[in-house]
Amino acid sequence: MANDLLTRALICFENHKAVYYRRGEYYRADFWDYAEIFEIACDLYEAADDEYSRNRLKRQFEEMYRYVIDTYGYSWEMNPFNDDIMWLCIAFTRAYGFTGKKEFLTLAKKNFDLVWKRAFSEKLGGGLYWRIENKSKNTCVNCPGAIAAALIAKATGEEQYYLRSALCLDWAQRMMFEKDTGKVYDAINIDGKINKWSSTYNQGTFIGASLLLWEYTKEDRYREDAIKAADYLIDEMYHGGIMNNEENGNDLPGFKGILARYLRRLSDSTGEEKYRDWLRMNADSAYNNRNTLGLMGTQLAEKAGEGMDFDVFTMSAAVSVVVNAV
Ligand code: 7K2
Repeated sequence: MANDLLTRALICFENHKAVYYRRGEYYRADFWDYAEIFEIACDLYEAADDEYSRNRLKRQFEEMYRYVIDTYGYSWEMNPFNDDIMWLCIAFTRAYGFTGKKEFLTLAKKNFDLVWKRAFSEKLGGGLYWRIENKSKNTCVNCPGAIAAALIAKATGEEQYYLRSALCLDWAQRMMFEKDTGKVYDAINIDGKINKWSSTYNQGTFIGASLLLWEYTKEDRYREDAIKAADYLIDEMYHGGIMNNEENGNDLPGFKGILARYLRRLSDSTGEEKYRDWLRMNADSAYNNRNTLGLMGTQLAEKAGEGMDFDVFTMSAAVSVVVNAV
């Protein structure tokens, strides 16, 4: 069973790669699309149990490192989105864990530090600003920030990164989290107005950040929050059904790929099968709806269209769902 799921994951990842990937580049992936597709390669590395697949992925990580350096350089401060930088820091810290390549970790740490310096403040309850204009504080930078910091702390042994991780997550928990329901809000504006919209990626990174801090502190409240956020997503946002939305917009179509990663982690660390079962149901649906190129769309209950004019990020979300359902 697990073997079949792994084979299916390897196939889906390769199908996506065959269409979009050439020597470190994912065709037309912008900065954060790229980071999140990079993370799917990391997820597959964790799922794969054979040396061949793992070595192949290690070579891909090296190619991606070179591509990032050639395209964006060593320092990413020209990117005004603090969240973008956090996503790529996460990807490189994870890839460091698989390859032992010191330069991956150095790159992640350097760029994490520059975001921290320019984006952290006491205003609006603490936490990081979303962009360089300092107009709002968003879940999409603080939860990835908490994840990046916890991973860097683990990789370097430098305690201060756990402190930063906790600062970001505690902000999200205080300002963006509805404790009774498990709903995670999107952002707070500089004028104090809160955008209460909930989304797959914000629920997902809140779960992920909570799990990492739970693993470190063993404080039950983190684990409880993660479960609350996951239950809200499955029961309230999807009523236990298939994720069949997020087809519109530049960023939305890739969101559920981020969620999938952290539901898998939740299932692994709590032993609760419910989350993986739900992911598997979604993965089955996506897989059964692939097109003739083997690509899957972001609406997991709809047949994927034919043709190659689909956006690389859109077509990556279901790959993550399939990979993380292994
Ligand atoms: O407003 C933020 C966020 O709070 C909200 O959840 C999403 C909804 O939109 C933006 S975040 C999306 C950005 C991510 N970084 C790269 C940018 O190009 C992109 O706008 O979609």
